[in-house]
Amino acid sequence: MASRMNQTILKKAFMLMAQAKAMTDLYEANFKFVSKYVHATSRGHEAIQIAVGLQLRAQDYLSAYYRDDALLLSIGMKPYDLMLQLMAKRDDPFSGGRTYYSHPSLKDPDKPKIPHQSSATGMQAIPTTGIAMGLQYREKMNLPNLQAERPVVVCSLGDASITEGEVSEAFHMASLKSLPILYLVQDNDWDISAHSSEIRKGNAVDYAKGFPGLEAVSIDGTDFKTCWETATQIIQEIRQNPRPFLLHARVPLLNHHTSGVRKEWYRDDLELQQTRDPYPRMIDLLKNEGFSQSEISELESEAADIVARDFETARAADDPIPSDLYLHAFAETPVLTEQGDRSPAGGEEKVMVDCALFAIEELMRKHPECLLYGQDVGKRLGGVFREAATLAEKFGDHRVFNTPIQEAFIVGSTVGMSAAGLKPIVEVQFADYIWPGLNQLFTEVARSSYLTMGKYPVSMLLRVPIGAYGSGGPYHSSSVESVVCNIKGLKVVYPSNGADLKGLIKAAYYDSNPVVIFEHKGLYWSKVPGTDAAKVIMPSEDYILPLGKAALVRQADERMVQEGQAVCVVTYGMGVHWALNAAEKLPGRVSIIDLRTLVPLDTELIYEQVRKHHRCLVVTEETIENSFAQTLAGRISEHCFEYLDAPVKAIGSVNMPAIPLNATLEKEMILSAEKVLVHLEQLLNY
Ligand SMILES: Cc1ncc(C[n+]2csc(CCOP(=O)(O)OP(=O)(O)O)c2C)c(N)n1
Repeated sequence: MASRMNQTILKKAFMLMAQAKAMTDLYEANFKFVSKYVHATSRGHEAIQIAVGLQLRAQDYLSAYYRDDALLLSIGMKPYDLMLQLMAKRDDPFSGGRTYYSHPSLKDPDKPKIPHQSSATGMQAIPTTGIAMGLQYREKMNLPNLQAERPVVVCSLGDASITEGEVSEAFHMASLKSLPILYLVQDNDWDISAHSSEIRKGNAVDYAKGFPGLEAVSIDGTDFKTCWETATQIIQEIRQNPRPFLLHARVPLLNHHTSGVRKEWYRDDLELQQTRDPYPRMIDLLKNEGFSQSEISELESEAADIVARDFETARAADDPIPSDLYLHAFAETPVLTEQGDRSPAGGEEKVMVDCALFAIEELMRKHPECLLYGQDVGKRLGGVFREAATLAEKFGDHRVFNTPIQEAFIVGSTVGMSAAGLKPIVEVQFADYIWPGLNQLFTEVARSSYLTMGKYPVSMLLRVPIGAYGSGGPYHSSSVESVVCNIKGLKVVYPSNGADLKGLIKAAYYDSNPVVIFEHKGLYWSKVPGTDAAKVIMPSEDYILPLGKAALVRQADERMVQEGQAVCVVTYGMGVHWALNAAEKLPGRVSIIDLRTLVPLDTELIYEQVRKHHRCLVVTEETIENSFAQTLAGRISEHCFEYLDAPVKAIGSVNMPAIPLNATLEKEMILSAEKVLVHLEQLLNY
């Protein structure tokens, strides 16, 4: 005889399924009103979603995608909660009306935790795999794992998303590191209008075969009993013997792709898919398990009542007010003042790269939550610039490790690591290779705080060696800061000497927000002639330099300033050294501001100095057109207009697509102290 199902579970599951179905029906009935904002519903996918959702506990983590409204109900969200997001209301518990229906984020103590969910299909795979990596790290480090029972991580995905490159980076890391994660792939055979027969060779189980150790199971996702039993077994297995699984659930898509893309426009399988509706199957199951028709009808009408009542209550709820726009772009930072000894008596002079190394070593010694990963940072090499040398020996391979060449994973996994309570420091090897990680930086990292209403700021530090010197050529020299500064939600640091680098790494670590730190390769060892100023007495361990504070690193003579004979250079990174060298040739006539942090920008110091000097040159290593520097020059002109005796000029590299390898061509393209001097003289003579 077939085993009986737990009656309480069955009743609960049916109630949730009936609610999810009633929600779809109600949304359709009120289409004009609810389609003000786009939504999609789970119709057809409910059985597998509810079976998985009911397994999850408060210590677990979940990534749910836009079709997962039944999954959200099954972890304890009410129809009312979801409808607040449907209508983009102020009390939407996920995002305060900022993001679409069924784009959850949750930190309730009694429910599974959900970090920020974007709309970019498949992009949740990396952050969620990062959570699993974080939980594994916590266990290895004996950091409290919150509950007695081991947490699991569930990452829900649509079938069409899994052939995306970033998903394979996630699967690969889960397989490589045996991470405690379940990838739930809901396969309805449709992308939007592209059918599986056009866009893939095999299904998710076939795909998973490329990732040894990722155990894959395929089931009929419309049969609640099968779904329940399989989900129970896999989730228990992950808790007891942590490793990755993929559960492929075959389901029909019964509602529209989204409210904006209607099924009748392009679907030719509607009748066929209707025969696989999980809802009547669930009713059959209930009857087989002894429920009477009247009990079932009673549950259905109770569900419909709840949904109808919640809809009206949600409708009457408040909309956000304009001032809500400004909340939670960044979490508050605890580091506001410069502290500690910047230049300790008897301290040793160190090159810039070593100042960074010491900063990280000090952080790792103090904080077990701190770990470092990236390409080649592990034991054998300690980074291609030796910027992580000896750290793996000192702290172990579990805290300092090599990753595969997966920039998207390196960057995006920090979202999950941070959600798991850790403080990851990661690296891309060269700024030229930040591009594969840029999607995660923009889509997941930078928006997390804002779109979760501050629940999940991503506390991470991304180190990026940058800049041209000595024929690095087109793929080891590029400057990329303008693109990164343009991603709102990130802080961006670009120091010019070892003391600033050390103090800023410390501040970035304690900041709850994502920080990108550009470290100029030409300054690392002060090998480039004229960059000795980057080499300094190393600050003490307690030295910390807040983000957003520029420094006046050279001051013109007061008399020259008063007579209008001086100019203020605003620059950062290598530009500081060019300006310092150029200034030697114009004694007393040049002040230099080293920005140190590009976002947030110290506009107070900049405007104050430019107003005093009446002339300003902005210097960058980047190609100048459409650059951060050019924008800054515009801002300075706007804010200091009445004080200016000459136009604010921004100078940088020649506008070519790449920095050539040949030394003569490189020199022609990039600025130098000599070129800066020419511009300074022109400005002074204006
Ligand atoms: C990276 C990205 N590209 C394109 C889209 C537009 N888009 C939204 S849903 C969708 C289809 C996704 O299909 P699938 O993952 O199978 O999920 P389903 O909607 O079928 O449940 C596409 C292409 C997107 N959201 N993200």
